[in-house]
Amino acid sequence: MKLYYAPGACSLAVHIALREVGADFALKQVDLASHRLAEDGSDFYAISPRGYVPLLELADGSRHSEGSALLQHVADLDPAQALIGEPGSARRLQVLEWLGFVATELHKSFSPWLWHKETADSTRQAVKDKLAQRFAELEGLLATREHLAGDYSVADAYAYAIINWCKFLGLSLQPYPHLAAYQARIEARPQVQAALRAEGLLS
Ligand SMILES: N[C@@H](CCC(=O)N[C@@H](CS)C(=O)NCC(=O)O)C(=O)O
Repeated sequence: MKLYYAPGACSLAVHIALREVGADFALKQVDLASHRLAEDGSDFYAISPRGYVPLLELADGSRHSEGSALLQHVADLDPAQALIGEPGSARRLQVLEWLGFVATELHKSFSPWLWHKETADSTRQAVKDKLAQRFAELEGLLATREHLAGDYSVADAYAYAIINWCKFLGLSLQPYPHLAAYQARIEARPQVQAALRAEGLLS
């Protein structure tokens, strides 16, 4: 398999999941400013017309996008890791709910709005207010549990990768001590450390 990624982008979640299940994969870095591959400058749009990461190329050469779908697929590669529940189980429904929450309530609030210089201040403030609401909910929840859906799951990898953007955007997690502790807990996982190191985010 090949994972097309950008350091610290949402693709980090899929990268973490691939390591957690012990998958055999290669990393292909994409420069998202130019939409070119870091290794040879070739056009990423020629590989993926949508131009975004994560993009996962399977052994049969087929290419797939959408982080939440890729996380489900990767988790299913090794059911023994229990990164997602059995189809039809309560655990799976909970993990899928959280994947949907992270994708639509967190990921797509941060991105593109808080990453683009052109975003109007009023929009930026509205997005920050919405994220504060979501973070407050997570703060309450994480006061009583270690992970989003019982044991560690791919939803935690996804939440970690997205909430980690606070560091780069100057958003403080100080008002949310349980959420900050959760981020530190996920970050301390060996495969998360390995993924961060491989992406050049940790020395
Ligand atoms: N719908 C996609 C969105 C992925 C996405 O937003 N990727 C960002 C990085 S976090 C990206 O590659 N942006 C560059 C671009 O859209 O040109 C998903 O859920 O995986």
